[in-house]
Amino acid sequence: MTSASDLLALAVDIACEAGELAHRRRSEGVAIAATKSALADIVTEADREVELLIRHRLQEERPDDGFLGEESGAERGTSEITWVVDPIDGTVNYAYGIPNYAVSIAAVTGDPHPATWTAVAGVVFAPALGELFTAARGGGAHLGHQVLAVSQPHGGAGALVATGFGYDPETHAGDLARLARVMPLARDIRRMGAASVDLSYVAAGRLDAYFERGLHPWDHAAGGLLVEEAGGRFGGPDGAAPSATMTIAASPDLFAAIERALAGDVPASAE
Ligand code: LIP
Repeated sequence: MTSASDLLALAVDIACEAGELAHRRRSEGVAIAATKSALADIVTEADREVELLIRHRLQEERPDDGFLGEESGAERGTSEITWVVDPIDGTVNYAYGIPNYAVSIAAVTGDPHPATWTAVAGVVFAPALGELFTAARGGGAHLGHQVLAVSQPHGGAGALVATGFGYDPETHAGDLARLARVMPLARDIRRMGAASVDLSYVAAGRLDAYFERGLHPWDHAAGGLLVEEAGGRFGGPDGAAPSATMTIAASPDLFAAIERALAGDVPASAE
């Protein structure tokens, strides 16, 4: 099989080209193409154009690989690699002109489902911020040439925790109730609107933790590898895979504390 570092090199090359296209289209003005699961769940023409670029580049370079993309769906390959792609993660930020959005590309082996795949290479490229986060399994996580590591406890001040809310207003009460259960652990929260960037920030120690209900596989495939390669724990509660039910990322101890809080075990205090 192709090495993780070679897969990462291809993912970086494609993500940079895709990110530059997304950034250029943003500067030209963004058109909403459609809504999906809810009125707030939008897709722009740029989302579709950027995913097509990524899909075509991958088809040219690795025609036997599988593909799973947010906008154009899934196609099984004959190799052991599937590419999991969110062309513009943080689409609402992108539409509003908020720079916190990213191209997220991951290469996974195994059956292409978060419960069964192994991510081997991942890139999160935030073109408006000029930041390229990368990870190859066993090779560590990097921001450019900087080696990344998840944060360690801050001695009682509490954790800086990011989360998100679904597009469906019916889900907001439950999301807020879960946030209320985690707040005793937190010094503050951040809601920045792009899961792949939130996960990259956990890997970089810019956030102590991130959790969110309702994520799709393409939201977390690359960012989850970054967290693991930076020494963090990534997944769902009780040893489950990350899923729409819940996705958590943090240092191992803080992950366990958040897991307990989400389960309703009232946290003793902020760590
Ligand atoms: C987004 C995620 C974000 C979540 C949003 C949405 P999209 O992905 O990155 O964390 O809160 O609801 O799912 O739709 O911009 O690719």
